[in-house]
Amino acid sequence: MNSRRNFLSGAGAITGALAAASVSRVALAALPEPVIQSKPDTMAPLVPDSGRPYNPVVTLNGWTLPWRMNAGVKEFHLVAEPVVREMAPGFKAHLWGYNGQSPGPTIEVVEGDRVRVFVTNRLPEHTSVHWHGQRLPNGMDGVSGLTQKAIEPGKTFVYEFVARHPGTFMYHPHADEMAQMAMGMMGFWVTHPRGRHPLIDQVDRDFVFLLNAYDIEPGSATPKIMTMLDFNLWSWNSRIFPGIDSLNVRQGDRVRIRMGNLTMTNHPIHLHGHSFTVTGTDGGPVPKSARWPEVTTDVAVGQMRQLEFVADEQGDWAVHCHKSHHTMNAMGHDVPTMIGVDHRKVVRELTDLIPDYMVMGERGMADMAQMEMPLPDNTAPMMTGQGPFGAVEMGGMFSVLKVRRGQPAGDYRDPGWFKHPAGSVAREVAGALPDAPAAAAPGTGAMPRQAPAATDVEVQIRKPNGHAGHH
Ligand SMILES: [Cu+2]
Repeated sequence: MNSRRNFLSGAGAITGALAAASVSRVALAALPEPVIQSKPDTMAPLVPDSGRPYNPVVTLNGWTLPWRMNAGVKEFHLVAEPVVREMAPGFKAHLWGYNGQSPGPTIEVVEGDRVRVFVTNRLPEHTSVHWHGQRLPNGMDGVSGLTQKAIEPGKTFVYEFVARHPGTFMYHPHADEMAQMAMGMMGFWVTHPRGRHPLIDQVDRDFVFLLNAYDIEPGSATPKIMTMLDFNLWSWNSRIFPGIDSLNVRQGDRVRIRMGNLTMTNHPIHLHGHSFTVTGTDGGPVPKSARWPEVTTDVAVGQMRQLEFVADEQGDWAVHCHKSHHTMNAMGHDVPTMIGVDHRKVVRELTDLIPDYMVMGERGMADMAQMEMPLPDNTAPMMTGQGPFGAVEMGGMFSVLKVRRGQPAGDYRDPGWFKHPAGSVAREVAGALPDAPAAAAPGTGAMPRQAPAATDVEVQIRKPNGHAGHH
């Protein structure tokens, strides 16, 4: 959790409210020095050392952008630029982001803060920043062409507005959006309430991340930006399992998890071992009378959700997208279904031709997670992760909520694997088993068929092209 933070050192006052317009050379010399992050680790929460107090969030595999107070205004400096993002150990992607990482840093402010964000464009094309969910003057909304001129390469613009409403927000370009978001340009924004708020509870842990997706061919590093649906990397904050850090909390903690979806499809996010309520969206806090318990909540495209629960059960609890294809990494989609196919004869013939031919998927796909398959350089395995009991066989949008009695308050370090109390783990049954009747009897229905089938026919279905397109 060591961060290499170059704290703000820029000096000099910037006077007057600059509209979303190009900053002059003179003003540029007075900009806050941009803070760059070189690591993809989850950084410790940034406790505010100026401005109004608040309880900071923790960005999963990310960080919060430091600011400078300038005559009562909170000043931030975002730099849009190409970055190299480690999406998982051994796999780096060439993305676009902000201040050294994709997503960019989380911005945290307090309700009522006057905020000034400088945006420098070091991309090869123009950009802009839209402040998703904020209530602000129209000219600060960041839609290039509509509310401002695009920020050309090499230029710096400034946005300035009052963070009027507390809540869970994000930022992203509103210029060449398809390409720029497919390349990873996005970041989280949290506006904390000013003092007590009737609909916003105080929590002990507050995690944030964005749901994003990439299409990067195995062995390459740059996303294919024309992909509309067939992404092969489903990520949280541009990290894929097992590269996503665990969410480490103390038993009894009130926990908030905030997320926003900038992919091209919805993600039903599922938490094991607990139930939660959705306490807010990017539209604001949800009235208490409109909250109900859930264990899965769908985050649709362009939506943000904040979940809250009391972490009252110790253990290592999975938290993941419930679309099973979103807990897989690249290579998952052009493999035919082979379950039930007997390869033995064909393998004998094939190995005469190709000595190291390998059979995949004859008994399901779990074999793949155990197999040491040769992979091209710079590729994440499709299903992987080694847990205390063996292979976890996951990828993509998957992590673990670790609830521990002994986790100190404010400590986000990984406590290691859960030590289960004796006799509390599912185990193999020993000894003789009773005979179970085989399921040979035909099923029933609402009414009889018109004419009964003469003989039972077993249908073997093999999809012709895998299942590309089902998303
Ligand atoms: Cu999903």
